[in-house]
Amino acid sequence: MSEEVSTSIAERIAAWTDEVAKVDPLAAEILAAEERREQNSLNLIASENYASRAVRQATASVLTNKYAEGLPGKRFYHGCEWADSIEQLAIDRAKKLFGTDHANVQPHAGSQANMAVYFAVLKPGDTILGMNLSHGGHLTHGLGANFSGRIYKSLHYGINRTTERIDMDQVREMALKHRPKLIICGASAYPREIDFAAFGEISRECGAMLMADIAHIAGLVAAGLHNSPAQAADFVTTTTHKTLRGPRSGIAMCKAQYAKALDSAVFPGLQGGPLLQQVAAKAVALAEANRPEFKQYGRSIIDNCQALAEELLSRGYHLVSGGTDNHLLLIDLRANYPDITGQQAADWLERANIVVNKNSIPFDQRPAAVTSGVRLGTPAITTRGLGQDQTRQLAGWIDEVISSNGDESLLARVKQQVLQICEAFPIP
Ligand code: DSN
Repeated sequence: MSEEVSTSIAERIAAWTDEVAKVDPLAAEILAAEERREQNSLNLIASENYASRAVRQATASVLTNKYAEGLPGKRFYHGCEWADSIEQLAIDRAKKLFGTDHANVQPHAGSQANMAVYFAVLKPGDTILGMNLSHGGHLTHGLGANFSGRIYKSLHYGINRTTERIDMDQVREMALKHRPKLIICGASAYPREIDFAAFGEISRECGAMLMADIAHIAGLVAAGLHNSPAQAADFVTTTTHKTLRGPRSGIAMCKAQYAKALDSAVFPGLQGGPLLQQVAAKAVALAEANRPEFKQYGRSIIDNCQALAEELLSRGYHLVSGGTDNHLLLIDLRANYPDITGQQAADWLERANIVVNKNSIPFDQRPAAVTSGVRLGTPAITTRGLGQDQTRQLAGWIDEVISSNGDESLLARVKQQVLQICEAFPIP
């Protein structure tokens, strides 16, 4: 994907990488190539977004130079005056935005945030109950190959085969039968609203703690467009780079009684010095997410996703659960293209400069490296400014690419149309 970009974008890329270019032309060229790739493709990866220039500037700040093990006011290094200020700013903003008692903004990523919760309140061998990865859960929710499935006894609930929505009866039955110490809700490939209050009731009934991993939907929760887990859950974890549109990082939050255990699990339990440049960028992103225009952004993400769903449904595709309430949808290719794999569809789309990811769909017979599904999300294209008309057009191209069985001349034609949209809607 080495197409040219407009002069103004080329100048912007050169300005952004000028110091790198002086020191390391090879690295600078790779950075520039990635920026051209992002500029020249439509990104439908549901877990990605384009951080604002303000967020990116913070990640490139002098805070990358500073060690600050500990917490604001209680550091193991001197010279932490401004480290304290920026971290406290991020903490206060996270608590306010998500309505939690306590926030730790040091986790390097969502996995570390989840790990910190487990380390705070679980012992090896304790039972956890989370959503099956192949039904939309996450690696850290107890997958056998992940630390969470290796250290803890992990059990999984899934979706109902008919409704393709989370089977809350199964959650309750399993919770009462196995009495897990921690129930985990939240997903990475689930297109419907999650009922956090219902999870809270089940947790209380069986005497478990509840962790809500809102990594995917954090921006929608912040915008008031998805119900909040702040009351129901003992712990709320998130990444900051998906719908929240911040830097690549994580946050772990909890009720007051777990604050000390959570902080100690992050440091010294799991991490050394926080990445303060990321902490600063989280503070900036949290401020952005608290603005009225962010609510409109969240609304547009959902509107675009629903337009994408409607258009694909009208073209005969089966979407898991029949549609979407949020920022993502899952095409189940088995319904009308049983011979096409998720891997093939994603490869063809990439050749037309439409970037998606293959995804297992519930009860998939194919392995995770192949899959029978494709996950599509609208956070990134919405940041670019695409509206429902362009999104419907995009659905048409996706259908053409898949139904052509990857016909090369068609891919080339669609790519030219995608490039035109990309030029009209540059990345920030
Ligand atoms: N890997 C992320 C995703 O793509 O959903 C979840 O952490």
